[in-house]
Amino acid sequence: MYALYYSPGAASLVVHWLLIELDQPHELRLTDIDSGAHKRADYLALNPAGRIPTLLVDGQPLHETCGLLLLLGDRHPESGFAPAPHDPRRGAYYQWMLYLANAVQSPLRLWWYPGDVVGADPDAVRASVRERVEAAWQHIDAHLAAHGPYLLGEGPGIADFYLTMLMRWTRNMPRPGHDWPHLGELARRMKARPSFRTLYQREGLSEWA
Ligand SMILES: N[C@@H](CCC(=O)N[C@@H](CS)C(=O)NCC(=O)O)C(=O)O
Repeated sequence: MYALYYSPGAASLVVHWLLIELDQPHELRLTDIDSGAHKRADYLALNPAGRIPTLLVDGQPLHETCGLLLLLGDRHPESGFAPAPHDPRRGAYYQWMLYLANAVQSPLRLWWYPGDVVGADPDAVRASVRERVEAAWQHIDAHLAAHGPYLLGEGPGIADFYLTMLMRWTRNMPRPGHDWPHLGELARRMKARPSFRTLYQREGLSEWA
């Protein structure tokens, strides 16, 4: 049994989306960032960094979005969303998951929290984020052009759900991820999944529908 501590549109979104896709029973526990719920003592006891998401897996609190996605892929192999350990695509799967975490999610955090770089000029931090993330989009788009339409080729997988959430986050940046042609096509396909509509309804989202 799973319980997800989430805030609408935050990094919890992709974990929530995957739980819907996997058709796994789960409880949603709203932990609204805007109201500071993620800094309350009860939540800090589960996630000392006070970050969203936390996933309770059979009662054990776990965090780090990329790790949660990898775990869900392993726990539910019947979905076909994660190549098995000896599948030749396993290496590329790990590669893209870690690339998305390090080259996209990590810098993107600084777009909203430039103050994490103590003493730096927020505009300079954001300019650097923009440069790094656009370079990543360029890299991924070239890969999709050659090997798409999804990150591992023919069918959608966990890395594509993750990539779609990260593109969503850039929707109001000067050049959003979906502006790259192959990324845009991947986003269109992923957003057409019925689970995406369910996710939006459950999180009360409307932007980038
Ligand atoms: N490395 C963490 C980062 C999580 C993260 O930065 N979450 C954001 C929401 S998208 C958050 O908790 N923001 C509130 C805060 O840092 O105060 C992960 O991948 O789960």
